[in-house]
This record gives sequence, C-alpha cells and structure tokens, in this order.
Amino acid sequence: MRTLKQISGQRLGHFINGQCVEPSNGEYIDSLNPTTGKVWYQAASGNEQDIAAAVSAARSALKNPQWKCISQTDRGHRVRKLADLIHENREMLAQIETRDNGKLLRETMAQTTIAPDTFSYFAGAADKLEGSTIPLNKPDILNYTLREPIGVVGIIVPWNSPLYQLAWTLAPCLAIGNCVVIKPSEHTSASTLALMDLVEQAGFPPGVVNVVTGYGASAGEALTLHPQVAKIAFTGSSDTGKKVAANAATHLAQCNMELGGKSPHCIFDDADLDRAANGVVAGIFAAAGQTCVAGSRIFVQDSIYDEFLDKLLTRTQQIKLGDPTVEGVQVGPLAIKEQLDKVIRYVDIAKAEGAVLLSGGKQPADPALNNGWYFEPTLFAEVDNSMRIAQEEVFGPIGCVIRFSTEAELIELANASDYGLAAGVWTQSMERGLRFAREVESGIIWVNTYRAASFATPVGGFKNSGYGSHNGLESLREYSRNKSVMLDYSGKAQDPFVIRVKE
Ligand code: TXE
Repeated sequence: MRTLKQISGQRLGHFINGQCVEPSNGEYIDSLNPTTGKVWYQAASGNEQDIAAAVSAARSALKNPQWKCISQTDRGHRVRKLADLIHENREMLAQIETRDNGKLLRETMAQTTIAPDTFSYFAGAADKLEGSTIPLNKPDILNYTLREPIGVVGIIVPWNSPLYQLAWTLAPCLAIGNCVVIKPSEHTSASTLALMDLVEQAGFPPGVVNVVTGYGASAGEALTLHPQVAKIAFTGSSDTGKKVAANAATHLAQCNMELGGKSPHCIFDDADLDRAANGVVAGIFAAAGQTCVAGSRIFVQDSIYDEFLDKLLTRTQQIKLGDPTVEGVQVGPLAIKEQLDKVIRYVDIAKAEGAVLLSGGKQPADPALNNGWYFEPTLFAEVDNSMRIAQEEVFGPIGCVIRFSTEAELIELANASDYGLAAGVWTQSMERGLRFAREVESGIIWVNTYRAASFATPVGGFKNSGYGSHNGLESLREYSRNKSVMLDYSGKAQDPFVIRVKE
C-alpha cells in the first residue's frame, strides 16, 4: 500500500477497473493539510465522463464470472482478506487520514482498528443471506424468496471520518456481491485511494470497487444522476442529502441517507455529574465537534445548573488543543478552512442572539498553531432552544447550554429540532432513562454514555438527519433486493380471467 511519503507531492488518479486512471479533463484538486494549511497532494477532479467509465466498469464486473459466480463463502473469504490487509496497514492508514483531515492520530488509529472488524463482521454474513419459503393458500404453488445483490451502488463520503464511514457501506456491499463506485470528499481522498491498493491485493476482480475523486457538484452529482446506479449511500449534510435524493429519484435509485444532526445531551439532577461532564466533553469536543452525532445542545436541569456548569467549564478549559500527531493533544484542527470560517460565523450569530460566551469563541493565540485551522473549544450559556445556534448544525466545537426544569419540558425541548440523529441522557434512574429513550425522536439514544458505537448495531437518523440504517445485519437488507419465486406444480390450466383466490 502507498505510504504517506509516496502520496506527498503526488497527483493521485482515479481507481477505475483496477487501474489508476488520469482524470479525463486533466484537472486536479489541491488537498491541504489542516495543521499547516499547505497542499500535500493533488486528487483528480472527476467529471461525468469519469463517472460513466467507473459505472461501466462496475456493471461489467457484475457479470464477470470471477465475481458473479464465486460462492458466497468465497466472497466472504475475499472480504475477510481485505479486513486482514486493513489491520496489517492500520497505522499507515491512520497517519494518512490524520494528515488529510486533522483528526487525532489516536482517534484515526482507533478507527482503522475498528474498520477491519467491520469488514470481518460482514465477511461472516456473506453466506447467510437467506430467503424463505412461504406457505400459500394455493397448495400446488411453491413460493420461495431470494436475496440478491442490488447491482451498482454509489457511495458518497464526507471528510470527517472517510475510511470509518466508507467501511459501513463498502463492507456489506462486497459481502452481498454488489459492485461500487465511491466518491470521497474532495478534501480527503487519500485514505480511500490507499485502500484501493489493499482491494487489489485482496484479489477483488477489476471493476468491483471503483473510486472517482472530485467535487460534489461535478463527480458527485454525475454519480447520483447516472441511470445505471441502483442505490446511493450518502453521508453528508442535510441540504446536500436533499439534492442527492432528488437526483437519484430521476431514475428511481434508492438512497441511504446519513445526514446532519443537532443532538440533545441531557443532564438530570440525579446524574453522576463528573461522568456526565466527561460525556459532554466527548460529545461536543472530540474530533473538534465534527461528528454527525455531536451533542451540541447541552440541557442541564435547573437544580444542578451552576454546579454542573462549573465542572463542565473546568473540563473545557483544560482541553489541550494542538497538532493531532502529538501525544497528549486532545483536539486538533478543523478539517477544512470552510469549516473554520463556518464556526467563526456561528460564534458571531450566537453572540448577536444574546447567548453568553463562557469559554473559547476564538482561534488560539499560540503562534505555533497560527497556520492550522484551530479553534478553541467553545461554550455558550443562557441559550434559548429557538436560537439559530441551537437549531442549526455548526459541525464544530461549539456547545450550547440550555436550562430545563421538568422531564416533560426537557422531552419537548429535545424534540423541538428539525434533526433526529442522536441523543444522550445522564440519570441514575433506570425508569427515567427508559422513558427518555422511548420519547426522544432520535435514531441513536445513549444513556449514561455518549458516542458508543459498533459495526454490529444498526443506526440511522430521523427527520432531517436522514433515513435508512447502517451497521448491523440490517445493512444486508439495505444493500440487497428481494425476489419472490412461485412455481405451479398442479399440472392444471387455470381460469385465465380470474386471479386465483384459494383452492
Ligand atoms: O458536506 P456535503 P460538506 C455537514 C456539516 C458541514 C456541512 C458541509 O454541517 O458543515 O455538512 O460539509 C459530496 N451531489 N456534514 O460540504 O456538501 C461532497 O463532495 C453529490 C455532516 O463536506 O454534504 C462530499 O463527498 N454529491 C456530515 C459529500 O457529498 C455531493 C459529515 C459531503 O459533502 C454534492 C460532513 C452533490 N450536489 C458534513 N455536493 C455527517 N452527517 O457526518 C457535495 N457532494
């Protein structure tokens, strides 16, 4: 697999039909290192022609006997081989990812340790895609169902956790026998292209996995409009998700949407306040707040408001900001300059709305961090849930603290959002935790923890956070299709003008 050094300073082509391919328009996009703001490689700027070549390669691979006719068990072995190769190369993949999007090396190492387990989990599912036999009230008809690959799946990935988010779609797709065209974010293509070296080593036939890099408005849009793409798996913003779904609808392609969020993180007066403060820090400051499940609305019960805020403020002000490759650093830079600009804009919006800045709210003064896209962990208090800072996804290290008095008021406030991705609650009362889980309109609920995740549990959002689910055995249904077969062994001719009710 190509290394960080071998990527640095290079122009990286697409990966189509098992080959590294120059962009048809000869254009490239600078990819910048978030800790320095400097170019570290260039990625091909894909267009409609490149997407068409990749989809054609995927369609040919679907018919290639080396893919179509191998047993599901052998397909599983192939996916497990890829899992082993990712595990063997996890350190270099982590270094490439951190260089591309500024995530803590400890965090990208954790992600590249989980990624092989994701592929391994679905490798084991490859030969368990079962149909059923259905007893009909027509005794001479045998009815059974088959689960089949959907065909060509387009996978569009954002910049915040490229490999980790790619795995939860690529792994089930390969286990089922689909072929894919991946369009990584234009900001962070390196780890996906490096992964293609491992896809080749794992022995997937050419065209089973393809990567076209480039801008969303060109390569991304072309992928969503291509009539021979059967499903789009999209992870990104809600606004872009709506465009993707509209384009996919032009040729009735299905979609799986993992979109934005503005998740409530709720602290009751009977919570373990130290653990809760730690959980809140994890929810909004890990990865500099650039996670779809970020707990950005922090609801604190009146009776413990001052005590909890004091704990949270102390924890926030102790956070070590800096170079994500340096041991001991806890928060790195934002992944892209546009995100830093967006965070700065929202600090001004929050102040203008009357929120009270408790901590952060600016770029760090440390001259060593001047060139990177760093922003201090920020807390606003006295936030009203109707403010823009409480309603709109910032996708950065900005937590909004909102008071509440009763459980009923909290549920109402938590649900007063266009999003419904995740929610967290801290309470020693099991009954209250279970009531919260039942009443809050979010697809992922955490009780006395936050950001726990696994490739084995199906998760997905509600409302503007999207639809469909990823991870868990549910993914096998997401990326396969059902066929129902009915075989008549009555030996009789039936009345051609009346549907058979029952014998
Ligand atoms: O996301 P986009 P961006 C949110 C977050 C962030 C905002 C913008 O609030 O501030 O989105 O980030 C491709 N047709 N999230 O601009 O635009 C694009 O190239 C097809 C939350 O990165 O959604 C990239 O590969 N594709 C999210 C991917 O879509 C298009 C994580 C995501 O880009 C396209 C990231 C188009 N018209 C951002 N336009 C989460 N839920 O984790 C863009 N793309």
